[in-house]
Amino acid sequence: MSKKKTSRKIRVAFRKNRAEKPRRTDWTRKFDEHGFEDVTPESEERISGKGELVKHRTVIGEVQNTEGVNHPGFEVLPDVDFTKCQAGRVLRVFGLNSDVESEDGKIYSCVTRRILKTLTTDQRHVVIAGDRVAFRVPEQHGSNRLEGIIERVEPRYGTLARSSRNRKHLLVANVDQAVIVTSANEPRLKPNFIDRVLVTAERAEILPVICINKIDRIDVAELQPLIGVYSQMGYKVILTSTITCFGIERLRKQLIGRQSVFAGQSGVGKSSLLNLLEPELNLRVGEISEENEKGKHTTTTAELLKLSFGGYVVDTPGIRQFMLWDIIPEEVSGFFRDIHPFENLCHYPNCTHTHEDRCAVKNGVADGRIDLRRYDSYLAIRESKDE
Ligand SMILES: Nc1nc2c(ncn2[C@@H]2O[C@H](COP(=O)(O)OP(=O)(O)OP(=O)(O)O)[C@@H](O)[C@H]2O)c(=O)[nH]1
Ligand SMILES: [Mg+2]
Ligand SMILES: [Zn+2]
Repeated sequence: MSKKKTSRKIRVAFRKNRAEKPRRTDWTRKFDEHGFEDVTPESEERISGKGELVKHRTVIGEVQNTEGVNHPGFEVLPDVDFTKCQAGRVLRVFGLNSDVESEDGKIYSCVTRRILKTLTTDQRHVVIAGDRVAFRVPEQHGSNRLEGIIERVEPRYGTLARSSRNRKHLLVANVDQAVIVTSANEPRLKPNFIDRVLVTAERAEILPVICINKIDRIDVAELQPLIGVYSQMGYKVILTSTITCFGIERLRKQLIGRQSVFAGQSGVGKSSLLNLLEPELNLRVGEISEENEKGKHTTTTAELLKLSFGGYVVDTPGIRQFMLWDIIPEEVSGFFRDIHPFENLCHYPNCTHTHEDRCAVKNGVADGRIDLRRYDSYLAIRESKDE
């Protein structure tokens, strides 16, 4: 068994957030942890010593350690009564409302319990697509709509973010798998793109799978060296064609039971592949999608699409989300499965494998144990250059 759950009463103070937009300051991090015997009723308002209007609530839950965690979430996981709540998955978020799918496949339009705003480490993204939640269905007043209230958001893994003006925007949570789609030709194969997404996926602890589409356009033998490099590192490579249907069943099997994201540049055939797997999706093909050459894009929210054969695909606002966010150059080599094992053998402990002598990585490249193209990708990502 994993570590024991310890629930306790947690006193949470927060400024009234109806009047003004809450800013993320230290007070959201600091809450009293000692047990209070006076459980105040919810929503009690007080004037604090500084004359600010402050609310106090006592939440019963588990304190989470979110320090240094890759996946921003909640500092407190409130206890919920599962006789009144059910488990759900957030399919999409529109403003303050979320569509939540219950375990029996019904979709509820949910609002979020306001206290969750205080408990999150990121006030902008209280609930995001892909979140697993506990929600409660209040008594219905004659309406036929299925409605609910999100009471708790489960700890996240596999979060994807997009950066915009140097701020991180969480897009989706609990992604199990990243299908990196490239095309064998038209547009030409871009191995450096694969490498960038691999680093991003490794960093987010998401399983990457490489899909090379449009293999009807080439002689597959040409791809063998490249497939060899990735297979040797333990990555699964799936070759597909939406024209001949080669590889489609293999891809389908790979999607079953997982929450996957398709990452690939425009025109490689992501929508075509998904339409073939799930004709009901009826995605537009062959059009310049929301993300065009000039980097304009209209959609900014992610959405989960349900696959009838089991599993979900994240419909994304474009590949932009896969751009590495705030990665520091020293971190990059750790996410290169082929380069990392050599690092310990470098003479200098903080070797960057760029200009140093007695560098085991460079020696590995020189004698062919590390693929030169992969090493070039490493250098480009280190310098944060697009290919
Ligand atoms: N020859 C060939 N063409 C394909 C294949 N798959 C897709 N195409 C064509 O490639 C073009 C782009 O396909 P899409 O599915 O729209 O590509 P996408 O990755 O969704 O592109 P964006 O939505 O712009 O990101 C279309 O004209 C498809 O018909 C394939 O396996 N072989
Ligand atoms: Mg598309
Ligand atoms: Zn080195």
